[in-house]
Amino acid sequence: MKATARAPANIAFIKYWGKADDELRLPLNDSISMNLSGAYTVTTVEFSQHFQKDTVAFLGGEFSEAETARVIKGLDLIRKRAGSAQKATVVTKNTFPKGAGSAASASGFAALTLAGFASLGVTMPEKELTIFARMGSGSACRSIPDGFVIWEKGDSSETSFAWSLYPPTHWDIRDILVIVDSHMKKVSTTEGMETVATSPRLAVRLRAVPKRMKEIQQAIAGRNFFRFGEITEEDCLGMHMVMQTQDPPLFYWNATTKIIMDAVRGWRKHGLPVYFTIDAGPNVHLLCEGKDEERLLAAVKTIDGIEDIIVNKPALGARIISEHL
Ligand code: 2P0
Repeated sequence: MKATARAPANIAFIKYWGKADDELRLPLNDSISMNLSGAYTVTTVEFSQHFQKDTVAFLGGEFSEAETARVIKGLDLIRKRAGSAQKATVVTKNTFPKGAGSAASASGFAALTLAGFASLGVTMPEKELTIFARMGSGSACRSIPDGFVIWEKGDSSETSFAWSLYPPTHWDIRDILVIVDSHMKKVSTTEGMETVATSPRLAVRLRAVPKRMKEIQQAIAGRNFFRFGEITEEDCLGMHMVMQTQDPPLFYWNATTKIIMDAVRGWRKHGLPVYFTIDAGPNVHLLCEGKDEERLLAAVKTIDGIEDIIVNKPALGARIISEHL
C-alpha cells in the first residue's frame, strides 16, 4: 500500500545539542520548538512483497550514500515494529533547501515515520510515532505533534518522546527564516554532537536548561514576547558557545549571520521587537509577532548577502495526505 505524509520542519527555542545515547538518540536535555508553516517534507512510502530491495529517491536533489543508508535504517525500524519483511520504495521532496540548518532531517524523518507505518497499515499512537521519528533523527520527534512542542529527554527510549504544548493557533508569532547559504553544511549535526563532551561549556548549559524550559513555558503561556525572545536568544548563544568550544571547534556562522545578529540588536533598540535563533548552520531565524512581520521584512531586505527568505507561522504537525509523489 502507498501512503504519503507531509511533515513540517521545526525551530527549537530551547535546543537539542548532545546525546546521552547515540544509538537511541536520547538527548542530554529537554527541548521546545514550533513547527514551521513554510518548510515541509512530503514523503511517499510504498511497502510491497514485489520489491526486491529498498529504493530511495529525493526529488529535486540527491541523497548521499550515507543519507540513503540512514533512510533504510529508518525503514528497518518500521519493519521490525510492524513485523514485516517487505521492501519499500521511498520518494521524498522538500519545500526548502536541504542543509538549511537541521530542519531537513527533522521534517524528513517525521514524514518517513508517519508514511512508513501507514503504508504497512499499522496505526500508531502519536507518542509512539514520536519515539520512532526520534530514532531516525532526534529533532524529528518534534515535527510530529501540532504547534508548540516539548521533547522530554527521558531516560529510556519509552520516556523520550514529544508532545504538543499548544496548538498553532495559541500564538500569532512568525519565524522569518533568512537563508544566507543554502549549501549542505560541512559537519553534520550527528557528527558535531559526537564531540560535545569535549566542551567545558556543556555542563554550564545543561545546568541552565531546566530553568529556561520552565520560564519559556511561562512566557509562551502568557504570550510574553519579550521574555520569550530573551530566553530563546540566550539558549541559542549558549548552544553555539558549546559548539565553538568543542574539540575540534564548530563554527556554523558566516559573515552575513553575524551582520544579521548585530542588526537584530539595532532593530530592537529602535523599537522593533525581534529576536534571533540559529541552528547548526549559518541561516538565521528571526522571531517576531504577527503584527510586526511587514516591518521586519522591510528591515531584513536592506541587508546584503541574503539568498532567500521563508516566512513561517506556527503550524500543525505531521499529517497523512492523499496526493502521492
Ligand atoms: C535543535 N539541532 O534542537 C538543534 C539545534 C541543531 C541545532 O536538533 O543526530 O539533526 O539526527 O539526532 O536531529 C539537530 O539535530 O541530530 C538539532 P541527530 P538532529 O533543533
